[in-house]
Amino acid sequence: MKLGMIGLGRMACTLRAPSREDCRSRRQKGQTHMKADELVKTAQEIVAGHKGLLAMDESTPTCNKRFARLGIPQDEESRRAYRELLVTTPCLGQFISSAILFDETIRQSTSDGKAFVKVLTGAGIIPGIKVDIGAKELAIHPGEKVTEGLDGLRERLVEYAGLGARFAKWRGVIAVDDRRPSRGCIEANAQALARYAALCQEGGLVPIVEPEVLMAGDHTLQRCSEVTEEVLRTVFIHLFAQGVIPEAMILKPNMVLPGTACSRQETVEQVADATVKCLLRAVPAAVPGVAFLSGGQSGEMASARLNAMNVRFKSRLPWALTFSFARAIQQPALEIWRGVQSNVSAAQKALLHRAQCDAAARCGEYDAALERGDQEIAPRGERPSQGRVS
Ligand code: 5MM
Repeated sequence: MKLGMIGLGRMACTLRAPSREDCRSRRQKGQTHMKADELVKTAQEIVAGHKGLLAMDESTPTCNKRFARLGIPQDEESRRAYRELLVTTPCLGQFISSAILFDETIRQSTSDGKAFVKVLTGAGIIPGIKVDIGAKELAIHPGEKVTEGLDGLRERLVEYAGLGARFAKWRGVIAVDDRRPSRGCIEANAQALARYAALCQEGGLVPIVEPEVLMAGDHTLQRCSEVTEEVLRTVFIHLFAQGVIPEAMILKPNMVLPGTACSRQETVEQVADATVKCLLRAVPAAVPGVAFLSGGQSGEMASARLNAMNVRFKSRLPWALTFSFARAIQQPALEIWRGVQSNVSAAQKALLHRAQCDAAARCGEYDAALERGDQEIAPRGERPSQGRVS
């Protein structure tokens, strides 16, 4: 579909001379088309080339939990200092197109007073914002959750856009066991994701739609595949019902994986095949990009699985397959930093290394030599590595 054509299907067709009302309505529709064009461009920019997303949108409780494990003080200044470390990592923009921030973080600045949003845009990284307010117990569905945050979202989006965000993110969480997920849980989360996405597009922000089927449990890869397909199909039905433009959004799904407690753990290639098969069945070709969450996988495993998908299928896929990792990209950096200023430079190197590995993986060019760090960081604009995983 041509960019300028988006939304034209909804335009009224009339043979009579246009009334003032018609003119006003056409002007408004013209603005909608302009906005749609910009949204489509932003969505394409987010998943362009060899880059991916840095998810650094941990809520305060999640960030504090991760800090507590490493003995890092759980206060605002420590969270700010850690996020400063991330956004000021030299050369990060070579591998990272966009960064997802949290409400606290989008308002913060470096110790010398430069707003994080400015630091990111200066590095060629698009700032975005997590706008859900978390997954809460779903009524009458023990063990299941629905993500909240729709109340007042239209107004919050205006504020975030004013702070420099160009896209947003909302995560729905789906737990798997013998009886779960229920249809009620899938429907509730899919509808919330679609209403959020529509509000984002109306407000000029690209929605990242994140339905996460959790890895926790002893379910098989086959079960994860069935649940993920049902969840994605339901999400896209609701997105369509709410009028969300598929060309102007990004999908952030889980990979199709066996539960962490499942006795059978499939190979990297089997995971790649199952994930791509599931996506091909459920994700419209009009969506420009699929950016995976890591969900608790190690950095190496997440890179290897993303790489295998691109090695085996890249030339045959309608959408870009990239990354939007939090733990799988940040964890080594956080463990090196541990709240100590003199560790910042080493931690930044670790972050850049994972970003480079993930950028290579999205091209199908991640390999053991790159993982070991045998290769130099390529100058800006060049491919991150040339070797292929055999
Ligand atoms: C699944 O979580 C998202 C991706 O992170 P991983 O790659 O570690 O799985 C992530 O963007 C998540 O939404 C944020 O970390 C925020 O999580 P909370 O639970 O704090 O809202």
